[in-house]
Amino acid sequence: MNIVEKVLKSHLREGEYVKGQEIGIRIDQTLTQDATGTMAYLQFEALGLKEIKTDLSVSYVDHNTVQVGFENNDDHLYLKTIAERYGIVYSRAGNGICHQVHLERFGKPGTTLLGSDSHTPTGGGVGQIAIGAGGLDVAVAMGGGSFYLTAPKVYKVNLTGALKPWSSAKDVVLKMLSILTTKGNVGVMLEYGGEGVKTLSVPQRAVITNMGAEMGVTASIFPSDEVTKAFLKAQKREGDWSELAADKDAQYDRVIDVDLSAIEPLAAAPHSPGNITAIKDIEGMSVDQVAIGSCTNSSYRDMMMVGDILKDKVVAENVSLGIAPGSRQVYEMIDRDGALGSMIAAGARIMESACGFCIGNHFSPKSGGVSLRTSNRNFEGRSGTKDAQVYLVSPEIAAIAAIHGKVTMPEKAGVKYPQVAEPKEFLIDDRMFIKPSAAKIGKTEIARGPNIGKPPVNDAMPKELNGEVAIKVGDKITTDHIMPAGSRLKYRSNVPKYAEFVFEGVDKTFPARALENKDKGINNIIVAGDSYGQGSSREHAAMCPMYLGVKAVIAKGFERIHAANLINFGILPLTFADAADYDALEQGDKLTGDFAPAVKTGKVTLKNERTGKTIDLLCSLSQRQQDIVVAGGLLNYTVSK
Ligand code: MIC
Ligand code: SF4
Repeated sequence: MNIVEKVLKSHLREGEYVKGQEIGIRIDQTLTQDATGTMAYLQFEALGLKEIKTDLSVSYVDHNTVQVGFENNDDHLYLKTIAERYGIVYSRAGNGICHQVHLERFGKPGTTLLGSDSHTPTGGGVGQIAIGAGGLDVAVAMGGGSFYLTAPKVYKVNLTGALKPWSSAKDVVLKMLSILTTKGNVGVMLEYGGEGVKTLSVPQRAVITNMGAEMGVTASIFPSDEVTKAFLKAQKREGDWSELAADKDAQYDRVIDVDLSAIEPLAAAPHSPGNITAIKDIEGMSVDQVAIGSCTNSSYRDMMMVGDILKDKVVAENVSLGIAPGSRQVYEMIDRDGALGSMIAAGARIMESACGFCIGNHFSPKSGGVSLRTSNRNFEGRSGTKDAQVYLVSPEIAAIAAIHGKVTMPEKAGVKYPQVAEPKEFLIDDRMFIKPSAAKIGKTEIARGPNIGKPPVNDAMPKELNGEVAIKVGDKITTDHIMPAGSRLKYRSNVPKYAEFVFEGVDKTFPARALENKDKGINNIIVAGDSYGQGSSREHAAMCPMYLGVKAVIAKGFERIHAANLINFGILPLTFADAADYDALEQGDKLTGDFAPAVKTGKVTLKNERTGKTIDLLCSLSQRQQDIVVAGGLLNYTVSK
């Protein structure tokens, strides 16, 4: 067996492990963050259980920490009391970014982790099958329910050689993105192997598994070996280690060879993480802003590299440099070891250990500005500035550009390659976690400020379905397009309000039009191109359209997490039998012919009233998914069970 099979088969609960078929697995650990967490826990409450049934569930506060207005703080208090009441570990604001902290303190080889955040696969760096999902799926898993996925195809990434100075883990994953691109990898897991693996530390491995999310793969995993053992030992968690390796004769669906020694510094150019270019090809480009941090590149190693490069230098006059260390552990250690002082002295703007700039919460670039970032997504407008040009690069390249004011090849930068060793002992201080206490489980009063709404309730699917194309969008529409984050994030617990911003950057008139249709009893349909719903796991990208009366999305293709979220909220994901039919549809088209039976039959033909032509649509759902859609979503379905 390969590693993926070993972990999945040891957690198999339902279904037969046949590639492409739906299986249900047991989830050992869950994580949530505050932006998806409030809704996840409101849904968990609606399940009516006494306490969680996982080995470990952690609730992190790291996304909405800007706290302009009362909303975020109300959410945090709600999350804290929920954690006490149901036996969940609460990671307070200030403790760091969920994926970095989870890797440090909880990730355990050979286990399964489900998180309400698309970068949960970071845990693959320590040998977990770690999967991102919508909050409702996580709520069900916390309640002991299985998580469903298709038994994946497994691609082996065979690493050979070792990275040269100035090439980093970020460049490895950007290389992978140049090979696999950001679409077409639904139902795939990546397993890293080969001689090159042992040259990469756990935090470097985690950079690589983190950005598997950008390829759309379900998870990425590294073996658990001596390097993993040393990392866990340095985190005083040696007892959590176990070996995880592929059998000699393990089979794979595809093998991708990557020679680490041939990897050059790379960047993802605007506006997609799959738009890969070599640093040497953008050399000399003037830079307005540099942002270092995010769950991808904010480890001790990354921050020490940056501190070393900035030592005794000053940030170029044309640049504003922001740095956000990934966790309190990292923060304290770079303070102790001097890097923080070098950053401050260089004029860096030291930020909170949180998602911050990555999600467009603050630090937006100037109009049309060039921003070099070490994060994982550069979708148009995500930074908070629609016409900003965001490039994703390694921390080394980012720091060098910050002092030179332009993209500079490291060899010409006048800096020595920093030698940063992995610590033999990390600084362990778990006091910012509030651990469950038996005295409080089942007792703590839940704090519900005015920002805490209720999960929207959907009706069972109507017996007959037809509708109107309320909007037509193109290829690679991300969840950031559908449901913007940034300054709108504070409405995450208030669905009617948040729904006012659906497709804000694409067509501001959509919510009003959709609501008008809904009031007239007309079902709304979204028509989309390829890879609809790329990016985050935010279920609001399904929940808010549901609130606006969207009953179906017809697309050329869907991304995994978003397709699951649509089903979870009773919205039908339909695909074109012939992709060319996409061109024949326009906003306002009325599609007649009842498409409700498609749920069961897998296909339906609709008539476009405007053109008189018919289009064939496909709908491939498992029996369980059919039942969920018919029930009007996963919450109704689970409660009824
Ligand atoms: C993101 O990076 O887009 C987020 C914000 O972390 C999301 C979750 C969310 O929208 O709350 C994700 O990646 O799932
Ligand atoms: Fe936070 Fe950015 Fe990571 Fe999402 S990608 S979890 S916003 S740091």
